[in-house]
Amino acid sequence: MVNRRRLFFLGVIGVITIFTLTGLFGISGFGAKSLHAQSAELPKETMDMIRERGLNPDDVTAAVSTFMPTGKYDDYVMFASGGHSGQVFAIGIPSMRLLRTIAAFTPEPWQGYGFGVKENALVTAAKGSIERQLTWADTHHPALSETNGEYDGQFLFIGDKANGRMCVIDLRDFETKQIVQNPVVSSNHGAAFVPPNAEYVLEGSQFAMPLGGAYAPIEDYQKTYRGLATFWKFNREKGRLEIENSFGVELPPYWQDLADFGKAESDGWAFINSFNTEMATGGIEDGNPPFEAGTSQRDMDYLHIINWKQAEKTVKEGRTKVINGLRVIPLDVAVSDGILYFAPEPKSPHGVDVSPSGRHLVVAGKLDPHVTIYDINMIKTAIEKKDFEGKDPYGVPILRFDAVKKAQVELGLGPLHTQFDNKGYAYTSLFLDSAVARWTVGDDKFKAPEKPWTLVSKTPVHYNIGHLAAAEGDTVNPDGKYLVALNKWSVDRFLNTGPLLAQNLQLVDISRPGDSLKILYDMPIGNGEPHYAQIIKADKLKTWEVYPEVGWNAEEQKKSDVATMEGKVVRSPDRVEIYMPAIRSHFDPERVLVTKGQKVVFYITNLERTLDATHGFNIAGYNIAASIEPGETVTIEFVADKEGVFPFYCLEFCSALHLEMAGYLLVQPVPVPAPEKKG
Ligand code: RUQ
Ligand code: CUA
Repeated sequence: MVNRRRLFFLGVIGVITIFTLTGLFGISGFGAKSLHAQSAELPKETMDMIRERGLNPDDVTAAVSTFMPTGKYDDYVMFASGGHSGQVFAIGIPSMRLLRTIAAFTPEPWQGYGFGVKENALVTAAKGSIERQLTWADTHHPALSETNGEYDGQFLFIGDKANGRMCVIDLRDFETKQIVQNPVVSSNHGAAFVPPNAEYVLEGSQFAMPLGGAYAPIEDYQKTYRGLATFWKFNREKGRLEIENSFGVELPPYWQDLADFGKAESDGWAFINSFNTEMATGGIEDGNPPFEAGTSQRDMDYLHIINWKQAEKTVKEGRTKVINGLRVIPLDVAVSDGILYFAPEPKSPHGVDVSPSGRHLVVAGKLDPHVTIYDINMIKTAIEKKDFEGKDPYGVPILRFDAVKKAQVELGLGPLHTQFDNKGYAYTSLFLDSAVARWTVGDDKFKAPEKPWTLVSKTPVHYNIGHLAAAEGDTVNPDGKYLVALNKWSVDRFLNTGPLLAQNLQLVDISRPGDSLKILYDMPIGNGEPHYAQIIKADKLKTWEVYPEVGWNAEEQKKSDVATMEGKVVRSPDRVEIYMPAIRSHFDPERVLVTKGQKVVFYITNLERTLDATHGFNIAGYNIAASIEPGETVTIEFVADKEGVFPFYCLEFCSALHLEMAGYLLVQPVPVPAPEKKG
């Protein structure tokens, strides 16, 4: 009986597989012919393999839908934050292969980022609370640049929660071009988010503090501590955030949490959640309630609703105070100019996510089994009619909950974040349930078959899901094919690697309606904790294969003025400049003689125009490592403070004679002056 069932089962697998395979290969002549020519059976050895490995039909479907034959490319790229690795991961979907780590806030040796080379972005000396050079970060929320509400594939922004910084990555070369330090606050969480044309990048602080970074006793919390929403002006032409054109909006000392920009119907508005409207200040050691209890006393916190178009006008008209070089709209001005409103939101809210039409905002309360949906039109009407239920202690008007609440949907335990598709569904992560809830959005743009505002299904994920990311999920036109669950714990999913375990990114197929979500892939990521991710169609990325011209300055994205086709050394008494081309398989010059104490500057140009012909460079004992991509010119500057003989060599196995791509830096002692003759 068992055997017969097993046989039947394997038969089913065979048919399923053949279906999927013919589907996959149906268009390619060769594959189609060879497969169609066969009977509806897989080769015996394939069937044996499936049997031996104990795979069930779902496994086989999952394998077939994620496998990438050699030389075939993924359909999507997911940019995932790297958590406290401080970096960004680029991951192919559906294969879930890590394509590249992008060095953002942390030095990264393979890319030669921060080891004597490309350090400019890392050196972010800002006035304010943090004035030292930092070499790590806690990256949470990446944001792709947008044009008309669609990802445009040009730039990626990501916030450093731990230190209140923002990073700009150019997607032509996947390299960090700028890091800015917020000069007024030293943390963020509501970062990074962009409006439909990425005119700004939003950085919402988390921990209230005295603005500007001065000390103030925590007993004066309510009087002197504040939150801040910083709108960093993005200059797309230059690919830079410009502090002189940016501004902040002062906020009450609640802990502001995640944010989102309005789009389409809600364009012109920004939204930030908050918790700790109790203004708890901790102090468990003094008998105060711990933060975890102190911050969750009240039933309602406040959704911050910011009219950023009005804020722009207020800034233009000069009703700001300047703190460490940033123009800040004071709280009372934000209220009197109609920039800031609150809406009550239940029970320790976390994510706020705007639907593709822009009409609906979904707020998930960590301690509430519901998500609450607000309608931007109801918000606008309530503001117009001054339909307030009161003011907070700082005078901010609070909209009447029932006047702005469109619906509540009960989903399960620990709802956090929400994403959308093109079928009228929303997906909410349920941290405590370890599940993804699919539910219907009562939106006109996309309509699900089920009735609006209902839970459709709950799919278990492994385990403790934080964020989730849908393909093109934050745009006005989500794709609705894939969703990735970013799970905090992997527990028993992978081989043990000691007490520190990888996170588990699970790929979920969301392509069919109804109760049909399927887990396709478990990807362990053993390199930092991805929080949020965004997934872009791969063909939107117009990434360079080699730098546009030989002698390219990648930091400035223009031809370098120290590029060189020929090796030469220029000497002055205290400075030696080496103009050094690199091409398979040599540097020129190969012997560089300097004197101890001299400033040494290498300008190395990779002359290659061949895809993937990268050369590396390092100098023993000097902590210098560079990666020089085809066409690139890099500058390496240091003081030869140690005498001796220091080999340098190429770090990439670039050719058969890669080992010979080397040379010597010879640092001779300072010549001892001849003894004076005594007379
Ligand atoms: S949030 S803890 Cu994105 Cu859920 Cu940072
Ligand atoms: Cu160039 Cu190895």
